[in-house]
Amino acid sequence: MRKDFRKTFVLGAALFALALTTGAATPSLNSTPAQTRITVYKDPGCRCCKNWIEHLMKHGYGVDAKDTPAMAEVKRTLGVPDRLTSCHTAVVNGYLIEGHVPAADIARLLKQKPKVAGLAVPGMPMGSPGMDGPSQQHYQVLSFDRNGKTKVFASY
Ligand SMILES: [Cu+2]
Repeated sequence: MRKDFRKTFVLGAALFALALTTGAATPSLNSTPAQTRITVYKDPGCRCCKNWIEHLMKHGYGVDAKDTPAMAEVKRTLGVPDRLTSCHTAVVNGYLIEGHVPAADIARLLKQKPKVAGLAVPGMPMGSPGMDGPSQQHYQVLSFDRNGKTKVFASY
């Protein structure tokens, strides 16, 4: 009887430890097992950056938000071309995501895995995810390479 209890306890402890380690990778029970994590660098005072992060989370991404007042430096270090800059800069599976890029385009990027450095929505067009407002601007999602060469990835 005592021995059985011990066995159960040891097994329980092992399962608990396992739950802890897997829990770190899947923070929510609603998330898919292969949840994609995206690191987002943003200024702490940026509201539209927070709105974009909410948009990503709604689409199932796990977000690691990093606040920094030195966004220009982050963009330079990561290699975002000057003329493509926006507010936040994100990194997912080795790709750069600059600005208010829709989650659907990030999903397509990760699925198709093109040989590009990342995607950008330069500036902050109204109507892009996280820039919701009364007016809807037309905007393009551009893919770019390390030399800053761009291609239209999507148009809205
Ligand atoms: Cu913004």
